[in-house]
Amino acid sequence: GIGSNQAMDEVQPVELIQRAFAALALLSDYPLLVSSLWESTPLDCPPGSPRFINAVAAMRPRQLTPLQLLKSLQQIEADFGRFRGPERNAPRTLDLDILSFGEVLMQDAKLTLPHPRMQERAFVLKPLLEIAPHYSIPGMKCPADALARQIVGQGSLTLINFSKSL
Ligand code: A4P
Ligand code: MG
Repeated sequence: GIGSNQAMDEVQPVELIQRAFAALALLSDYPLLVSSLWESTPLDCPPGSPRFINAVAAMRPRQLTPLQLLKSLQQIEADFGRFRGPERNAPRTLDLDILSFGEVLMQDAKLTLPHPRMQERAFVLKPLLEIAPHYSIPGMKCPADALARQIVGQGSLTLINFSKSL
C-alpha cells in the first residue's frame, strides 16, 4: 500500500509514487503489478493535511521474510525523504505499508500482517481490487470487494485521469 501527501524537494506526490513503483520493481523477481493512482481525502490526519495520492502494488519479493521486506521498504521510504516526527499521520513524502504477505498472519512489535486497518479503508481497497479483483484479506471470510462496498463517509476518492494531460 503506497501513499504520499507531501512533495520531496520539487517532486510532487504523483511523480514520487511513479518513482516508488520503479524502486519496488527492483525488489520483485516477478514483474510488478500496479494499480491506478487515486487521489483521496486524508483520513485520521492532522487538520489541514494535504490530500493523498494512493496506489497499491503486488510483487513477489526477493526478500524471503516479511521482516526483511519491511526493512527494504523502510530503506526506500528513507531514500524518498520520509521523516518520522512525533505527530501521528503527519504529511509524508512516501509511506509503504505491507498489506499482506502471502497468507502470513503475524503480530509483533515491528509488523502486523495483514495490515490491521486495510479492511476499513477505501483508499487501500479500491486500488487493490483493480489489480486483484478476487482478493480476500488473509484470515477474513468476507471478500475485499464486499468490504469495500460497505465503506461510507471517507470523503472523496477519485481516479487520476492521465489522459487529460497527454
Ligand atoms: N508496522 C506494523 N505493521 C506494518 C505493516 N503491515 N506495514 C509498523 C508497514 N509497517 C507496519 O509505520 C509505523 C510502524 O508500523 C512502522 O515502524 C512499522 O514497524 P510508519 O510508516 O512509520 O507510519 P504510518 O504508516 O503513518 O503509521 P500507521 O499507524 O501504519 O498509519 P496508517 O494507519 O497506515 O495511516 N489517509 C489517506 N487518504 N491516505 C493514506 O495513505 N495514510 C495514513 C497512515 C492515514 N490516513 C491516510 C493515509
Ligand atoms: Mg507506514
